Amino acid sequence: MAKKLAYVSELQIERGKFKPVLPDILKKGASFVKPVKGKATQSVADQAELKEIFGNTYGLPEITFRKGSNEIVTGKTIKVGVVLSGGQAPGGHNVIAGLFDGLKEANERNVLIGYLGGPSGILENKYKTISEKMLRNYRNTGGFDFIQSGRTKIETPEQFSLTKKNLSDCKVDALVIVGGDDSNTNAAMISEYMKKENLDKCVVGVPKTIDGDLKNKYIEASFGFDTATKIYSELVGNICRDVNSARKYWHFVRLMGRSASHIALEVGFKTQPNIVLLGEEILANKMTLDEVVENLVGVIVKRSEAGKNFGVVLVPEGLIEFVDEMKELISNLNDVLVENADAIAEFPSVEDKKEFIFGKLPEKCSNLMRSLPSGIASQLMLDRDPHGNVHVSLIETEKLLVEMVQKKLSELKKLNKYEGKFSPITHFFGYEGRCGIPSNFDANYTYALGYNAAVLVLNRLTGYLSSVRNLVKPPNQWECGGIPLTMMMNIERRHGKEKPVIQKALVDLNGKPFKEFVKNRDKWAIEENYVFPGPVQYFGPSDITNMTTLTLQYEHSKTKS
Ligand code: FBP
Repeated sequence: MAKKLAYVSELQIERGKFKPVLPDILKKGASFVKPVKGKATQSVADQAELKEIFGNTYGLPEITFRKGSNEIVTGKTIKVGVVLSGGQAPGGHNVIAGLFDGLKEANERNVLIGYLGGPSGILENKYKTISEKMLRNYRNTGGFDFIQSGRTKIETPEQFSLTKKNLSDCKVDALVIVGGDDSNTNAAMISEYMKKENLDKCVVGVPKTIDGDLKNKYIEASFGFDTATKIYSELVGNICRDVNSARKYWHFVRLMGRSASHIALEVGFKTQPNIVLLGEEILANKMTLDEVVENLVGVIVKRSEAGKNFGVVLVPEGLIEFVDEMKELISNLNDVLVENADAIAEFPSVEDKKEFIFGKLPEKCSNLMRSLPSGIASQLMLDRDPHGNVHVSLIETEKLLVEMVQKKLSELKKLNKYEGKFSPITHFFGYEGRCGIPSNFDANYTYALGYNAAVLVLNRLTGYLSSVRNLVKPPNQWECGGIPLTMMMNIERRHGKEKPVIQKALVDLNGKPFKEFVKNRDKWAIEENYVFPGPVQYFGPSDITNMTTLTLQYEHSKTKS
């Protein structure tokens, strides 16, 4: 008889048995952890403005957890709300599991509720009360489907007051917001609002994003980056092997990562393709799109002269926003779209909208828009997300580059400067990596971040980001505490206005990972140094299963940068 199809996969059942390793400091629970306050902190820039906006929460001290008895956390029962915000990242369910276990360990009567569908769940008061039975099948799984996610931003006075009302009505003492830079900016705003209103409700953030751009000295990595880059590396490695076998195609692979190129760099390290474009370098060198294409063509021609009409190029999703003239165009477009939103909505066809928008742009930008392939121009005009970001995941930069490369190569052909054959294939790897089963690193890290967030809220610490560091060491040696959210902030232009936001961490061109890349890239361009990392490994030798990202390893290496 055919085996009955199980709802849960065999791998998921096995992964359900995985017990995340907690840092030693958290192992006995919150009542054995003493928060130690460090010095008052400062924001990364725009100190005076931010001090004024965050009158109650600016300059908080760093918090480090040390061993010591702390009975206060067990005395009172608390109710905590958790919300998953923004794009999915592997390990979100383990943040909830760690938070749940941390709260229950302190006091069995503590309650955790999960707001449904992201921050809108708070505004609509939609939540579920989490029990061990409900959570059981979600431990060590990918995705955010246990309580779902969303990108609603809580920003208007009405939304803040509704948040206050809903939290108060439900007697929620603390909110844990699991999100990226934008969502944690929102956490900082809510924390400040609660303080201003004299409400004892603490708000704590957890650093999430596959993009890897929410990091600094104290937040060494955002969760999900490890697993997502392992998944993309498997796929890119397979393409490298295919290319090396058939030797007839050029593959242009766009990789997710809205702004920063951390994902492209990490996948580059793991697979060693022929070309890895990095937005940050293009920005620093003030390169135009034409110059980017010239460089690509240079390598394609060189390889062709060596009889190699094949190769692999990695394109970071956010590249377009780093190219000099495109940056200017997008910034002008953002303003035109905000200032003329109603008028634009009135036009029936995309073509009419385009003509109207072109007319409002400075001449230089309007000419550039007209010179772009029509599809790309339309993609650039799409609505911004609630945080004012361009939907770069919907802009097919890899196709734009291919089109421009083709044009240049045919010009060279006419001049008898190129005799090769260019057969391009394009890919976009983005959503494929965001909900994978978390690697051991991410499963441990997210569980620790959640447990650590429980310790922060049990100590009534508000306005902090859960911080677990020393990540290149085994999990039991990880260090824990909290980093003030305002410490990471500066003022940036969003939706046509100056706003306080957490500064994104871009690839540091003076950092060790970038320098390591520069040492190797010329060799990768001409030779076939491809590496085939294969799938994420959950069982087997610990060198493979517990491997951290190469980015982290280079960042922590002892060599001078
Ligand atoms: P977060 O910053 O919220 O983690 O999301 C990052 C990301 O995955 C980007 O890499 C990508 O550009 C974007 O989300 C896609 O957004 P959406 O899920 O709304 O399509």
